[in-house]
Amino acid sequence: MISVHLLTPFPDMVNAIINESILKIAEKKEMVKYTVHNLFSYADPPHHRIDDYPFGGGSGMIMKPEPLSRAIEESTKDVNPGDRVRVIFPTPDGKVLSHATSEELSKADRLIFINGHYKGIDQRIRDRYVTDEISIGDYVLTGGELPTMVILDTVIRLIPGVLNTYESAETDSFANELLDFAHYTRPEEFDGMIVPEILLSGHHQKIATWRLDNQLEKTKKNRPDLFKKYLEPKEESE
Ligand code: 6GU
Repeated sequence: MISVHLLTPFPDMVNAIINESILKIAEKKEMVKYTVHNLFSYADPPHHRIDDYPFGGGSGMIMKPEPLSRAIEESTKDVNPGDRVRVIFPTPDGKVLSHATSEELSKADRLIFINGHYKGIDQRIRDRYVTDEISIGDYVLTGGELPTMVILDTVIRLIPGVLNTYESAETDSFANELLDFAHYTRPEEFDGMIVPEILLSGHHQKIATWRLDNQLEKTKKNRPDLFKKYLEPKEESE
């Protein structure tokens, strides 16, 4: 069972998402255990401040190191020898999330997510503890909770047994380097629009060819970068 610790000043945001849908089902199936840590409860009384002004000046506040360090120590106190522990800091200046990273993280025994706010966190926490600095794309969000949930969602669904058939993760877009093909269900005609005839034919080989063509066409149009990579001869990549 993978143990997930979420360090945040806004536990309600995190709980709202882990208590629904697949993330919740994974916990019920005992494939994951979530522990949410409220960062304010690790801050010093009487004011319980978790942020402070930046040394060197400038705008915005920085998250203080002590509450983060205490919460991380608490999150790792019962780690077993040999456990694979990753301390993840979602941040727009991190490495952009990929399917490969999600797969790697899904093999860990413990994931600790630091949800940053304000201008960022004290660099010493990154230097001392953080193993993975991950961005979810080239745009800026107001806090770390949504990126954490995005990363966590991609990881949990890859744990074998979480989805009904592991197959349904194996055929994802990106798992096979091309975008997904188009899907149709009943009715055969919807508001004058019909389902491609081949899909109704029962001819498995022709259906497979149609789907691959659909993937190639869509990938070429939406993601020329992926399409180019797909056409290139295979080389050993990281
Ligand atoms: Cl991980 N955090 C924030 N605040 N903004 C982001 C991001 C992360 N990734 C992209 N934008």
